[in-house]
Amino acid sequence: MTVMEQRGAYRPAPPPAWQPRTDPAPLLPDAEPYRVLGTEAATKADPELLLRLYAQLVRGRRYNTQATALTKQGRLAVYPSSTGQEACEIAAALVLQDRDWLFPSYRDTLAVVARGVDPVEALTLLRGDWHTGYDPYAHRVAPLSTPLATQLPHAVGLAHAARLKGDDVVALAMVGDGGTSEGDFHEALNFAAVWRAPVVFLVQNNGFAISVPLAKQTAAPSLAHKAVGYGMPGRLVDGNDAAALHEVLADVVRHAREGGGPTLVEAVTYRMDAHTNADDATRYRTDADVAAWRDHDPVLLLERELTGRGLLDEDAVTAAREDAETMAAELRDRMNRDAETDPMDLFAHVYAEPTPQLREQRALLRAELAAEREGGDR
Ligand SMILES: Cc1ncc(C[n+]2csc(CCOP(=O)(O)OP(=O)(O)O)c2C)c(N)n1
Ligand SMILES: [Mg+2]
Repeated sequence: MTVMEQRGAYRPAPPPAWQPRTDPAPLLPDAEPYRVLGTEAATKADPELLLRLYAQLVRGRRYNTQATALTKQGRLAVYPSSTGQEACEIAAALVLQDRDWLFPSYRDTLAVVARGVDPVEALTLLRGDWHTGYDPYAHRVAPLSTPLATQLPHAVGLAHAARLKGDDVVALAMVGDGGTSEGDFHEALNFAAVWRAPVVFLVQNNGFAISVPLAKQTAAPSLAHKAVGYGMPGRLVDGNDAAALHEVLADVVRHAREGGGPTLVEAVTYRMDAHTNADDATRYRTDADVAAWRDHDPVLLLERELTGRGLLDEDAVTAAREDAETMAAELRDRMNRDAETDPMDLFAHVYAEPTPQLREQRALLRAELAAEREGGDR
């Protein structure tokens, strides 16, 4: 018998008892980003919550402009502004309980401040003064993570450990569209889904990873679709709609808390400013690209909704802006004071047992500082 004849005779049976391990249909994201503001759903939203979100958005916007100004005055080394993304930042902080944990990336200072961290301490790392600057345990906020996506496995580990210990804790981890291409993103999502860990992954898709547009980042239908491959639900939300974000994030946090496992939320937003003060965005995008998003500004969307419903008048807008101005003035004043740093701290917390080289360098620096002090006395 020839090989072809053998093949013809071979009638393989299907794999024994194959079936999908979970039904993928309920995991799929909506076809369009979920919206509340300007829709029928907005009439059902709690006015008090909308006003609270508005006040925080106005403060957040002002914090961004103030921090950016501080980089120009040489008071802050670098600032990755979240202008245009304030709704994601504020909603992420407001949906968490005190006992929960937030795992931010470098872009998420606003979420950190909205969670209660001191506004100046939140900038310590970006000022280059010290490591994290705030006590992560005080408000249950992990350090701002500069290496992309490394905060994600940390969040999963913490959430999984909390569940093993019987602690009622949810971890919310924030990451950018570019961060979804990292191995840590894959590993975190896979572990979270297999363990059904109480984690929420909030992907802020702001269109760019520095100069790399989303089209060059991924061929996935959406970033929310990535969730399905790991066996967790993906939700797609308008990332400039504070009410929609609050509703969806509160829902998936509740789901995680009740033992339902992790969710990936993709918030579709836009980075209005350059990547940081060290980036020139005109090299890779036009003013027209940015202008298209101005009418979909998160502060404007909420302001329109509240004004339209008679929940916000001119006096209330002025009051919110004045409050933000006071916060900015205080931030400016405090950031204009020189930080008290000890150069010897360079060697602290590097190794439990310093290496001989570090000991030698430490001795050299100590001697140099002592000589400088003596010189100064003369
Ligand atoms: C592991 C790692 N690789 C590269 C970088 C350099 N880097 C800093 S920000 C950035 C772009 C990230 O884009 P995205 O995740 O979309 O976040 P966004 O800045 O837009 O908020 C890159 C590549 C880094 N910080 N960490
Ligand atoms: Mg991005």
